[in-house]
Parts: sequence; structure tokens; C-alpha cells
Amino acid sequence: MSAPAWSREEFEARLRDKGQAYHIHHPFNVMLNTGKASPEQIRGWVANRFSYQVAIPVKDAAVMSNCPDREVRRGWVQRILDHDGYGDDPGGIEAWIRLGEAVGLSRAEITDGRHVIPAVQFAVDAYVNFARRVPWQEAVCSSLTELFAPAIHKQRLATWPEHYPWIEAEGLQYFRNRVSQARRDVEQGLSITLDYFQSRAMQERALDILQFKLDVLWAMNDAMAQRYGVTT
Ligand code: AHQ
Repeated sequence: MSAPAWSREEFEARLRDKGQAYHIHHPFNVMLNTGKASPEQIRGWVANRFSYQVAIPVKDAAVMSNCPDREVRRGWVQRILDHDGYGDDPGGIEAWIRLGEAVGLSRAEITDGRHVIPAVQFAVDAYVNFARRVPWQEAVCSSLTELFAPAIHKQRLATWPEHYPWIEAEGLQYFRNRVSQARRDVEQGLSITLDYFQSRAMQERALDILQFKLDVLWAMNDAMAQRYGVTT
């Protein structure tokens, strides 16, 4: 006899509990957000995270390509526009390049990937390939690390200007944009996840999927810590 499914509320609470493993707690991120990072460590983080940022719309297009539900796609497509831009809005990838320039990187060295650590790229590719090959609802579930993203963006906005006055304030616009975009993303992603993963076994699968994505983010920080060092 399999265990009974959790209620919708219990299931959501267990998803949110996973936040204990979010990369806001990684020593490399703690270093960044407590003012202990050198300009070289910050430049390394921005340059490496660019490989993740440019993968997001590719990942979201993979979700769309597997999703036959027009209503879901009408919502999900906004994520691609948020990053690639639309009309006069240059988008989040362009905003990330401006963050890179604000921390002292050239546009060329951000976009040509010369600083990207192989292990960072492998983690990013694992995420994109996961989204390509699993049922689209499982890929939606994997985006739910964004349950915890507003906190990390707000933490940067609250601490970087004081700790890193040498970074032009305009460079932080990406983080300002993401606070509301992440909240909107999560509304759709969480609703799909709570609706789709109905049995206990499926709910456990959802927790495993979220852990996989938490591990993707954690592994990226591990690689950057190994390459640039961590000052605690
Ligand atoms: O800037 C981020 C972003 O656009 C996304 C999309 C989302 C996804 O689809 O997996 N996740 C995500 C995240 C972004 N920024 C990360 C950060 O720490 O700045 C957090 C990350 C996430 O929580 O998955």
C-alpha cells in the first residue's frame, strides 16, 4: 500500500522547505553578499553566471516545444521575452552584460565565454538537457528554485551598493527587474506543479526534481569557489 498523497498545502510546504539548500547559503554567495569578494571574484561570478543567463531562454523554449497547452505557452513565453528582450526592451541578457561592464568586464569577454569554467557549463547544460528530455511539467517544476530567488536578488540590492561602491548602480538593474519577474514566474510554475504532481510518488519525484535544480546552482558555486577561492 503506497503512502497517501500530501495535501496541496503540505506539498507546497515541502517544496518551500527545500530552500534550506538554496545557493543563497553557499559560501561563495555568502562571500559575495557580505562584502568579502574581491573585484576579481565578482568579475568571475558575473562572467560565469552569464552562461546560465543565456541558457534560460533556450531552456524555456525547450519547455514550450514539449508543451501542447496553448494557455500554458501564453504564460511561459513571457520568460523568453524577459531574457531576450522584446520591442524597445533589450531584455535581461543585455542587462546582465551591463552588469558585467559595471564590474569591469568588456562586452567581448562576457559574451565570448572565455572565463566560463567547464564545470559551470556542464551544470548549465545539465539543466537545459533535463528540460529538453523530461515531460514539460517536470521541467516547470525544476524552475521552482525561483521560489527562493526574490530573497537573493533583494539581498544583493541591499548589500552590494554599500560593500561595492565601485560598481555603477545601473549595473544592478538586472536584480531589480528579477524580483517581480521571479514572483510572476513562480505563480505559474507553482500552480502547474501543485496541479500535476498528484500521487505521493509523483510528489516525491517533484521534490527530487527541485533538489536536482538546487544541485545545479550549488555546483556552479562550487566550481567558482574552487577557481576563484572563497574569502569567509
Ligand atoms: O536570473 C535568474 C533567472 O532568470 C532564472 C530563471 C529561473 C529558471 O527558469 O530556472 N531561475 C532563475 C534564476 C535566476 N537568477 C539566480 C540568481 O541567483 O541570481 C537564481 C535562479 C534560480 O533561482 O533558479
